[in-house]
Amino acid sequence: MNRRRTALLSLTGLLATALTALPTAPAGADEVEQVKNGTFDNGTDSWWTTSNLTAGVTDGRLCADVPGGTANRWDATIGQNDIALVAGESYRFSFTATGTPADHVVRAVVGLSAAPYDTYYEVSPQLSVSGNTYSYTFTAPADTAQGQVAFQIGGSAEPWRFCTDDVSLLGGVAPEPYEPDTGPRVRVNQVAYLPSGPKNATLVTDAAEKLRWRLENRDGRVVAHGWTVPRGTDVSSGQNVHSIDFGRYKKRGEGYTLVADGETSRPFDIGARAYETLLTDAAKFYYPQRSGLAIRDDLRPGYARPAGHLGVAPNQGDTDVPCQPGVCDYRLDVSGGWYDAGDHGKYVVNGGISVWELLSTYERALHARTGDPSAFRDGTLDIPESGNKVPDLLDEVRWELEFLLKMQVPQGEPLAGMAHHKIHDEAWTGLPLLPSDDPQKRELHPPTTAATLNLAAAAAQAARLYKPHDREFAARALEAARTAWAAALAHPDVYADENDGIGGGAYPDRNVEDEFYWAAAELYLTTGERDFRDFVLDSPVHTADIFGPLGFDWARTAAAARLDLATVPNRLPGRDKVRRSVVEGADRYLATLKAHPYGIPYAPEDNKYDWGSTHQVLNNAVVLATAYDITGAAKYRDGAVQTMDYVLGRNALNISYVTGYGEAAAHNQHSRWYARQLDPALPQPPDGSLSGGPNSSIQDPVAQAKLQGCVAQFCYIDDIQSWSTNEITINWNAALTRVAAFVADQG
Ligand code: 9MR
Repeated sequence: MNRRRTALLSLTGLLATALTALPTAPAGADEVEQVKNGTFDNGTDSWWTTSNLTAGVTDGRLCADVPGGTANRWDATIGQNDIALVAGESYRFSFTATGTPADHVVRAVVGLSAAPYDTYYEVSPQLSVSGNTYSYTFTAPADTAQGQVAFQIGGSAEPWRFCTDDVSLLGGVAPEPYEPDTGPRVRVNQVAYLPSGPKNATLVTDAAEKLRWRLENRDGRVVAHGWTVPRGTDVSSGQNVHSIDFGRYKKRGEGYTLVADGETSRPFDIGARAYETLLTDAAKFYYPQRSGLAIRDDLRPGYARPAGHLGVAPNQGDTDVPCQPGVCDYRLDVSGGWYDAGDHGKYVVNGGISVWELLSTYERALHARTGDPSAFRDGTLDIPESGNKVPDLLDEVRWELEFLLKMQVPQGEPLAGMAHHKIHDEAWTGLPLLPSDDPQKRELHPPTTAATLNLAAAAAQAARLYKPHDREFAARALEAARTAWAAALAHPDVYADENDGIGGGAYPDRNVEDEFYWAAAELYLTTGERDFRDFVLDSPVHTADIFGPLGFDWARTAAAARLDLATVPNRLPGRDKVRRSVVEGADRYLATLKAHPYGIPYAPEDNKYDWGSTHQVLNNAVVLATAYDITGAAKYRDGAVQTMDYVLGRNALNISYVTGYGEAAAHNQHSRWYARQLDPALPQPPDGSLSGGPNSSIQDPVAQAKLQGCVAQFCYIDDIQSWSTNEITINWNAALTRVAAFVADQG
């Protein structure tokens, strides 16, 4: 875009309010506020708007109704002129803003209000309904007395409402350039390679020609050596890289390093034990995510906390929760379950897929050639139920299942048998905040078809897996699944509102064909009944190519059905084809992995890493692992095993995305109670917590401030406020649990 076309001066003739000089106190010794009336305590004084905006101060904020149908962002603008800027001086530009409905963009600019109308700094955050604080630092390139701060909010086809407050341009602040510390240029799995498994590394280098590498043991003795393979520019990082294959070395040991191009990698082991621990830790993630239960210090030293949301003040409790106004006139006890992530919300959609992936981890152990159900036996997870003779993983998952069942609309009410989409706070809360300290009102959100089918699928799967341990519960689960299935058939297109994102995530999904397929498949696998079988066979999803680059996720659930139909014993006609489709999907992921210099089965379209990319990488590895279970072909096993290298450090940032695993690991994930970065009295996330990882869309203000222009793998920051790149969730840890279990079985 031509800079001049963003000119602002022409707009100043449309000033709605005259400029008034108001004294503003400096914020710190050398820090001087340049914006007048940025808090709007004096109405709209000092601010102007284009005449097409209806703007005014509402609840202490400046709000504007933006008309639809303008072409350019600057066609609707709010601004302040006559701001003095000093060349070479660093400024912090900050403001809060909301947009209704969500996802509209504000182009916030600091520039010249006179010819040549230069833009000195600009950002374009996507706004949410609940709002955020945005804060950026930049250095002014020139002296001027005619600077300007402006919010350009035009260019939308639809009308929307913009509000802002606390607009500040603070001079004299220290500049804060962000350079991630990526450590040595030899990138390895910082935890462990399996003795008989693949062993690969990536070297970041300017060299075009092959280089020597050597593997050193703990004593510094060279135990293997060879040549790197130049791979050119890696798209996912923009780096020139070589790959290193040291798979011929198989001797167990600790503290190995790989040396190449004058750089020594972080240390790693060759051995299998780490994966048994990782599996346990990944599955232990869930107990301290439990809602409605005090977390015991004897079971999780350092992680004890009071029960959340049982109605003990200041909590309002999940034991007697009303609907959002106008949604229903009953109240439900929806206590229990797991908190979804770093927030205190509980969502049936994400709960369902998480339950599936954990139960499937257990179910695989029952059926796969390398499966080992004893890995999940009673006593493995240190939970309150340990000692009850039921496999601990089943006990843990039941905590969530009981919650899912409570979310079902009672008989006699409208939409009976469907499931409420979610329950969470009425408004977003800040960090840190223990679950037991959350004072917000809790509300049930409308039932949806997607939630109903998640419940049907998860409960149907549960019915077959819990039967040997608790017949009564298995029967209750199957009954609930059948009821939900019937309700979904009766209401096949009730969708979550994508703008329902205040106080909790929206989890919207307008394509539920895959959820129907998944629920029918689980009901068929559990009951063998003809109706469910026919639904599966008639579903267009059954024969569709469902193994895309982003893999499966909470919104794309077809793979859950396909993988289970392929591996859980059943008599589905054409089952060979089902199994073949999984192997074909795996072939594609394997080709992606082989072409990738960092060795991952993940190459999203346009190089756009998705929210929660680490778990998408892992879910693609699940397809590879399943292809191994089906065929016994080592290449699929090796592909799945190798994927773990990326998650544990063989990546552009040289970081392990799993807390407690590897010398440099994520540990500041976004969470209201594992908030050590904000309050040293609180713990960091427990060992075995997976971070969401690189997300090209960087939706949060911290990522937007630090990572503008990032290339895929670099769109990540281990900061607690970076909720779009660095959160923890129940579905992501389920993927980690599943792949860790597979890798542990290969040891
Ligand atoms: O994981 C979800 C991601 O796929 C979506 O794009 C995003 C926006 O809807 O929401 C993510 O889920 C968040 C949820 O809405 C609220 N709890 C935290 C989840 C992880 O960030």
